[in-house]
Amino acid sequence: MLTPFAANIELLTGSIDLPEQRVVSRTLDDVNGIFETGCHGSEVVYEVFNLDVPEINSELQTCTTRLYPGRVGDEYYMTKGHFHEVRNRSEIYLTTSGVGRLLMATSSGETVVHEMTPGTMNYIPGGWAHRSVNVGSEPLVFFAAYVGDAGHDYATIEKCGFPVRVVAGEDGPTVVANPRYVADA
Ligand code: PAN
Ligand code: ZN
Repeated sequence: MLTPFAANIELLTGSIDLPEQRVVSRTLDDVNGIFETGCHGSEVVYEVFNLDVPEINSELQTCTTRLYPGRVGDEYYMTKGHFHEVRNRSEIYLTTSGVGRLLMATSSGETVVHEMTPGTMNYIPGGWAHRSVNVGSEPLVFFAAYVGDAGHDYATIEKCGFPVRVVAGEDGPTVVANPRYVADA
């Protein structure tokens, strides 16, 4: 049985005050291939601060994500995006700073895009791939909690892409179809 724990999360940055966190950092090199245009370099696009618990479905994994502002071509910085390896595992996000879009898609290509602003709680049901996009000029910061044994399947998104992209249009962030998307047959 786990011992109860508490953490203090800095809402503007996503920093967590516990030493036993696992930090994942993704650079432009790491995310090359997710944008229409290639991207290279050691600039950090986003960081995830994870408080790991046993990977079982009776526990909840929690983490914060700090997604920096920036663009590759006309696309905003975004996360790699994934399905949960155990497809029916759900997740909630709570945005604490910045402005973004949450792209969600099923394996057949049904797509839902929701806004992320401070205070927004996004519910991601099982079966929906998810990717966050920072459409603002400050870091997009959000807290996430998901079923302990969910796991992450990145390969399907790497192969199929997402049905939509978010690009900087004349009137601001615009959701457009991704012609290179293929449904996961
Ligand atoms: C989030 C994401 C995090 C980074 O914690 O893992 O925002 O995105 P990628 O995992 O797509 O690189 C989550 O959805 N966890 O399940
Ligand atoms: Zn997830």
